Amino acid sequence: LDMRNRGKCKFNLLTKQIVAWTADIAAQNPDLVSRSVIGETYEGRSIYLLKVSKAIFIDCGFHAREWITPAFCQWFVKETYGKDTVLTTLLNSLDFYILPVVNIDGYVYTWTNNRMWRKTRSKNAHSLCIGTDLNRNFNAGWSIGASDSPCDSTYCGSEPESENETKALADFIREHLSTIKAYLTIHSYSQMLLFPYSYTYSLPSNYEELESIARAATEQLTSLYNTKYTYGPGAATIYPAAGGSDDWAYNQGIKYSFTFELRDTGRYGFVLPESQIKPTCEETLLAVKYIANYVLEH
Ligand code: ING
Ligand code: ZN
Repeated sequence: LDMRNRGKCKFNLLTKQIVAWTADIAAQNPDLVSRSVIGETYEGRSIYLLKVSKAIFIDCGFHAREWITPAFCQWFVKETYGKDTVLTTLLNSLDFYILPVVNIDGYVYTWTNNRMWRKTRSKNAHSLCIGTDLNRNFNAGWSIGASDSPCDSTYCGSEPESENETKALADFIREHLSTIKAYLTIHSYSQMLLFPYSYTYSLPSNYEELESIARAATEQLTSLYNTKYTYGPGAATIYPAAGGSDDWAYNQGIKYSFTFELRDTGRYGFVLPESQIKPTCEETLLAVKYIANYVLEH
């Protein structure tokens, strides 16, 4: 730096002060900034590296028959990276974790046996009925408002995280809690953007913020093809249900936690015509982009 500019700019610090600053900023933002030493200079100074991390986690295919949702996760990764400049900027500044199909066994089963299957394909003790509802299997207000009968399509499982798929997802999120700032889980159908809580009518602490994000995100979505969305806390907006992944993620400390219910409102339901796949992905992307950008700036 030019010596004449010394002291004119708050970033114009001596290396000693910069070292102290890296320590401070990492200590003040333990979730976001981590500091490590990658080596030493010839004159014996430590070379500090800062890693700034903010990540967004998106999953699709929780429920086997909600076929539009794995399509969206694939669209998000394959059709948009590098083609969309706003998204490329987001992808360069945020980490995205994309889980294209959570309920893989169930999804296979909808292709081979029963198009309307929802649950996993695991065996249940003392029952001939198969499967657990993954979105009732998380440890969130557990078993209130979900079914404890293995034959029901909303069976909550024998205990929270009884399913391999729940456990795998929950373990991953727990291990990456310091960086994951937003959790988005994609379902269908209903055309809704939901946020906590679903297991209780109580409102989350940042309710107003979530409400305004949901309003703006759905406005973006609607702007493309005029698809109408409603939004709000799950319990009041769709129905009360315990054990959902968005409530669980929120209670882990992920303050931006949303469930999308993609097209349509029931005319075709889970069997959304092929002609609607592309427009659904395009419009949903606008809402996801809005949320990602919000998270980047907050
Ligand atoms: N809807 C979700 C379900 O699992 C939901 C709604 C969201 C419930 C969040 C609980 C928590 O029933 C669909 N279509 O699966
Ligand atoms: Zn679902």
